[in-house]
Amino acid sequence: MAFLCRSAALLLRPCKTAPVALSAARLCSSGGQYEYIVVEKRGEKKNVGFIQLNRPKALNALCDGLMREVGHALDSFEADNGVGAIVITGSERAFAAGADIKEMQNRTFQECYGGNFLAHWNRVSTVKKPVIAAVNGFALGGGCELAMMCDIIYAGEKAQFGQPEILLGTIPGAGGTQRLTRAVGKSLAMEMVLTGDKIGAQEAKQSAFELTLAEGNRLEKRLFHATFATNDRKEGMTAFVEKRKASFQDN
Ligand code: DAK
Repeated sequence: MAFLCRSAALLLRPCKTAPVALSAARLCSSGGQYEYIVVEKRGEKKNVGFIQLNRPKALNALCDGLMREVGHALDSFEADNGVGAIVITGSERAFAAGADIKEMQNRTFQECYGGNFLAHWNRVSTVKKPVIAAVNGFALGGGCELAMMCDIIYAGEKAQFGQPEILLGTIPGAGGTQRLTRAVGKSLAMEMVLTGDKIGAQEAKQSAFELTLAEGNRLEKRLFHATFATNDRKEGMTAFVEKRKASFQDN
């Protein structure tokens, strides 16, 4: 399976500097324009594929268009023999604040389950070249999961990792319940997933362990889809969009 081709280690290394500031090179290899990301080749030998999430007003919320662009950029870097490694980063304020809640708010269970909603997110974890996440600011929900799909995470001092889906009436759906356990240990992972609390780079730096991911990820994705059959998931996302506290009814 594809994930077996990847390095097993997930490293969380606190670093003092903000990960990166980028010049704007927005052309994709096919000649088209990227709307949500900045892509370029960096380094003396131009052998580092560089992807910056660039949707600042929404704290780099990972809308469908953005994730499709990331997939396209990864495809082109993977096919480019001159590229040896890939970096994915965001801004000092946000790596990414999660999947786009406004896009998910009105989704139904039938749409999610039937259409295998968001399945294409998996692309990041199937890249055969090493992928490094340079994280500062919010790495929440799908943002935290995107970082954990990478082989190495370099975390700045302002990094905040969290899986706050419970506050939206749903659960992590892109590997959060599986990879977080391996990255920070079961106890802290359970606390984060059950409370939605965030942790900083220092706290995230723990020794990792490796178990089979595939089944856990498949089950998690289907349970995430299943939360779209509940009223609380709809209420949680609607409350976020309407900027009010959610009123959960446990149904
Ligand atoms: N989606 C959409 N918009 C978002 C957003 C998000 N996740 N996060 C922030 N924004 C928007 C806000 O709505 C606001 O927009 P305007 O009101 O200005 O139009 C703008 O970004 C600035 O946000 P705030 O005003 O809220 O800024 P604050 O500094 O006050 O708060 C915050 C920052 C990051 C603490 C807060 O924005 C926040 O709590 N954001 C939501 C974080 C969150 O709950 N993330 C998890 C989302 S669920 C799957 C793949 C992926 C997923 C699931 C399944 N499969 C493969 C099946 C992922 C799910 C998720 O990520």
